[in-house]
Amino acid sequence: MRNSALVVVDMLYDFIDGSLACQNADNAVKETLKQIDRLTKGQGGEEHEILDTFPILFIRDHHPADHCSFTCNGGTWPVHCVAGTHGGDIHEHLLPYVREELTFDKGCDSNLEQYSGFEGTNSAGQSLGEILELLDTTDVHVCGIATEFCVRNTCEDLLKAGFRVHLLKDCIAYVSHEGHLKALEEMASQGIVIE
Ligand code: VGL
Ligand code: ZN
Repeated sequence: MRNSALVVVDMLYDFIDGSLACQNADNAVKETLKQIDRLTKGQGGEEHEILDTFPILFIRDHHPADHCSFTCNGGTWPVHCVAGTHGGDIHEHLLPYVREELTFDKGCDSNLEQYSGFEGTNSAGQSLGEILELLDTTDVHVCGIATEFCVRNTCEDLLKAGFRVHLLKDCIAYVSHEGHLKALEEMASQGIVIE
């Protein structure tokens, strides 16, 4: 018996239309909503209790204002996804699927860059891996932003932890198209299924 879950990485306003707006972001959100529709409907097309049959987990880049990754603090990125600001919020069209216990924040420590959703924790302090184990997950579908950074690091950590990883290639956005294609190639060679 295989159990699937969807992990949505950093579909946050700063990565969609804010300070770090990524290519294909609007489209990725639209396609993600279509996938959620598809994956949560049964063979006969009937609606299931979505969250019981197909858990959807959300990752949030969630930085303090003095985070080390910001250029003003010596890092390489513009200020983005500061906790409590609009830029750090999940896109409103995804909000109906968001549950607090299935939302994992990363990059919360000023001195630590964390690209991988695997390093995130929910409000109860539980990690993504811990929750996926509790849900008996075998197959993790991944979408989100950005391919070259947080999506890639999350996929690689999931693979290392023993999950089958399916990357939904129409549901991701990227910093550069070239970097996106290169990352997809490298992920595929590691055994991540690009679909
Ligand atoms: C990310 C740059 C900085 C990402 C997060 O979500 O890919 N990129 N912080
Ligand atoms: Zn960040």
